[in-house]
Amino acid sequence: MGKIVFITGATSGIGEACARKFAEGGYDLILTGRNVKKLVAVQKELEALGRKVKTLVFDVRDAVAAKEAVESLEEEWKIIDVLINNAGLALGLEKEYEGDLEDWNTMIDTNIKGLLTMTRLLVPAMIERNEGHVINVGSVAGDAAYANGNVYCATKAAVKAITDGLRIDVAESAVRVTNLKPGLVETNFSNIRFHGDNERADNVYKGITPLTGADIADVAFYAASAPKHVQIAEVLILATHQASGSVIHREK
Ligand code: 8X3
Repeated sequence: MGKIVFITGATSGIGEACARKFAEGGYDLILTGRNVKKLVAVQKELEALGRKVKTLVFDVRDAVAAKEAVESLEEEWKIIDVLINNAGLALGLEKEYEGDLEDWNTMIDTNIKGLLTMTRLLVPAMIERNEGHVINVGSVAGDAAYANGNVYCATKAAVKAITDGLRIDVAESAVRVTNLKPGLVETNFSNIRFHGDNERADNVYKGITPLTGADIADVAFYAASAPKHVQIAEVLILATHQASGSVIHREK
């Protein structure tokens, strides 16, 4: 068994890109997600690279299912070197007083509570082994709210606080904690945010070269590969013509 990375939301976007990057970097992988077909497709692709790949099908919002999935792992798969808390989403881009309560609950339950569930399930074994790395996928959206971002921005601000809190709480150990804060990354992020309105989603990336999932995976892999005494605490990764969550220069 090589080093093991556990990635939530590995069926698309940044999670899928991280799976590929860590597989190429020699890691064996535990990939989680809700879409069995997609999980199996990624698994097959990475097994073809000679990696061992385990898939766990569950929604991070379901703490009971998450616990059962983790407990179902054979002992050799329980020695997790890197946890990438990637599962997360934005839903809607409306004024706070017009937003959808269900969208808010889904974001809060996935981006905050799901991340906490996985952290609670997997970090104790890291502490016990005095080794491990938690990489949380935050966002530039967590640095400051942008127009109509309200609740999504709040969930990513929570990711920042939760990541900082964990880093403090594990400081006595050799466990490392990283918050990755991407800006505009072209994935299915905006299609999901706009509930399948692809035209609206495409407009998000118009007039600017956005980041790719692979760009973020490169940074995650760098953080995981840094010498043991180096803790990449936080990285803000923006497209070159993006300056903040709300300042984006677009070519006409
Ligand atoms: C994703 C980046 O700027 O679309 O978290 O909110 S942004």
